[in-house]
Amino acid sequence: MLRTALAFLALASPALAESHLPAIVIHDAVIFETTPVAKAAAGYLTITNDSDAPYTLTGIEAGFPRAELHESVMENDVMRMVPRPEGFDIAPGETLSLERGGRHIMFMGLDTQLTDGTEIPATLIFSDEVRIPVTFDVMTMPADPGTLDDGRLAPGMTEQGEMDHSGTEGRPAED
Ligand SMILES: [Cu+2]
Repeated sequence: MLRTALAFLALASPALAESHLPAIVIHDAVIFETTPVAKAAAGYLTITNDSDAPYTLTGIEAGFPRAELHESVMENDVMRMVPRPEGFDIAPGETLSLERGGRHIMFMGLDTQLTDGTEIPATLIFSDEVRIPVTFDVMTMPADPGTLDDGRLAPGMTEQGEMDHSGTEGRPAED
C-alpha cells in the first residue's frame, strides 16, 4: 500500500531542487482564507521523500496555540476529523499529499482572520528529529472549490468556517 505512490517519483523529480533539505521536498503549502470568526484553519501541502530512508511527519509548530495532524474520514455519510498524533509515514520515493477531504494540518486557536496574501511560517517535524521550515501562503479559496453533484459540500469544506472539532477532544459533537 505504501508503494502506490512510487510511480509518481519520476514526475516529481524536477522539483527537487527547491528543497531546503535534499532528501525531503515540500511544496504547495497553502491555507485558505478564513472567515472572521473561524477558530481553526486547515493547512495543505505536498511532501516528497527523496531519500533512501522512511520518514514520518510527526507534527508541526506554528504561531498558533495548537497545530495538529488530522485526517478527514467519512463515517455514516458524515465527514469528521480525526487527530493523527502518530503522524503520516512517507516511504522512500513516496509523495505525501495533505489535501482537502483527507489528511491535513490543523491550526487551532486562531484569534485573527487569515487573509489572502498573508504568509504563515511554520516548522514541519519529522522522525529522526528532522525539522524543516515551511511557509504557508494564505489564499482565497477557489470560487467553486468542491461542491458535489448533489449540492453537498465536498469533503473538507467544513474546515473553512465554524468547524466542529469536538472529535479532537474525545467528546461527542454538540451544536
Ligand atoms: Cu482538522
